[in-house]
Amino acid sequence: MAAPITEKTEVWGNTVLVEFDEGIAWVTLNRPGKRNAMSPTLNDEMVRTLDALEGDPRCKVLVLTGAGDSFSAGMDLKEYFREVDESGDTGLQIRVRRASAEWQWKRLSNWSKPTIAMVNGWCFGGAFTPLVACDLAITDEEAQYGLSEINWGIPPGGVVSRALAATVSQRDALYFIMTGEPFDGRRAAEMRLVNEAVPAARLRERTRELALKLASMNPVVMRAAKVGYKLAQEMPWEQAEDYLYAKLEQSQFLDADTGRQKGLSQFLDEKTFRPGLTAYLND
Ligand code: ACO
Ligand code: V55
Repeated sequence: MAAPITEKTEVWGNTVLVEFDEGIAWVTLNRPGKRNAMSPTLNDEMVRTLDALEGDPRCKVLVLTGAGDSFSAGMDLKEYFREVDESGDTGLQIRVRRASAEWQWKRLSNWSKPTIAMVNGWCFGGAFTPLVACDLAITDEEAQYGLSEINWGIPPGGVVSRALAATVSQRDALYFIMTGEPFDGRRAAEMRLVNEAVPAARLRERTRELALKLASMNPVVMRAAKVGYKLAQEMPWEQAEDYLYAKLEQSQFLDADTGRQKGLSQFLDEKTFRPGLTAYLND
């Protein structure tokens, strides 16, 4: 196992590191010797990590990244595929697939707090699932991505192709699914698989800046806004309208800070706050 990244880094299980920093939980996939390939053990530990952080007040925003020079080399070809195939145990196969989907997609895409993927290196195959499940993504310009499945004699599995359909165009998705060619972080940003590509030296600083901004927002409204967006996307318009109004009213009801009344009062009565102008000045 690699040494913790700093003296504040906590070792959570054998394959996951967590560091708390001003409301940010930096979660590091930690199998650098295997380029952070996702093994059954790592998947089980990430399910537990996400559950623990969901209720942890030290975590207001989660950053997912990888130890060493890799985000994740995808599913572990030995432990997740070969060993499970060869076990001949269908119960085991169902269990390891479930744990994989459970954190990479189900828990992460519905997470109650903001999530950012910080892609610091290799990002292949199955790693596209947690990448897309995170709300936002920042990449090193030089990071290398690839839908390499076709080179292994398998089509992309899990929800990898579904995750691509939610982010990039059909032309880009099919080109990279069908050729298996790698591409870099700049191209990932150009096709909108990630929000931004920055030089390696600025990756952590830029991610931290964005994470602190999200951590400073009203958490009740943040949750309603992000979960509302994701779920409404799949709905017919009538249902989406009713559901989003329900989210709006829910956040008004749950928000102990009464942010809505305060915001309205600052604009209408005190005339101390103009959100449009603030956003403009901050950019
Ligand atoms: N599964 C299992 N082990 C892996 C994986 C993986 N996906 N990726 C890397 N490793 C292991 C290697 O077997 C090697 O192990 P060893 O030291 O015990 O022999 C170790 O990680 C280091 O790998 P290298 O290839 O030596 O590292 P390098 O830095 O040269 O290359 C790279 C890194 C490009 C990521 C390369 O390892 C690679 O191509 N990996 C496979 C990536 C891939 O196609 N993943 C998708 C799988 S399909 C899917 O996810 C559904
Ligand atoms: C992949 C991913 C999976 C899986 C099978 O293509 C294949 C990658 C994330 O889970 O179960």
